[in-house]
Amino acid sequence: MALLNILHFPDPKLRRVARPVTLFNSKLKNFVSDMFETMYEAPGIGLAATQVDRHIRLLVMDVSGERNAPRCLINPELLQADGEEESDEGCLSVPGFYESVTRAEHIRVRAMDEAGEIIEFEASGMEAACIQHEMDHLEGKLFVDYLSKLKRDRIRKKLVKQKKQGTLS
Ligand code: GNR
Ligand code: NI
Repeated sequence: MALLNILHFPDPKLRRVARPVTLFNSKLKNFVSDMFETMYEAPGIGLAATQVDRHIRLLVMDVSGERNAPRCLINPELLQADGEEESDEGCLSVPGFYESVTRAEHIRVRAMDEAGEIIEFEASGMEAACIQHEMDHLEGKLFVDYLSKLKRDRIRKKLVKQKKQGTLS
């Protein structure tokens, strides 16, 4: 088990498009364990492989208050997306900033689990927002991309300054 280093906006590595997972072996399972450990320690409700500089289509999440409902989605696809819902989002790669983002309210998802088995399920509310946020990471997209350029640039400048001063969490 190991804690993985999380990249911060505006690191260009966060813009890479992740490639599908093809090999379901013990090395992948170990990586998934490290992803969960990193997400719970952060703490966050989700984490995409992109955020730890692994550019494969894999994300972990746990939207339960009790932190006892781990879920790993590999090669996830949205089969359906309906409605709109606005909610405040944060991101472990954009620490300290929370802004309102509009996402699909209900989604139907197809993905694989750690064993390579296909899973299909529906999600709404916070869970749906989290899945869409993580799937964006796999495309090199961040929640700040939905904000105005003015807001995004302010966030970028503050994070660059904090990194320089060594005061970034
Ligand atoms: O911990 C997180 N909280 C969160 C809140 C609202 C919408 C999305 C998220 S995901 C975020 C963790 C993270 O950065 N995942 O990529
Ligand atoms: Ni994020």
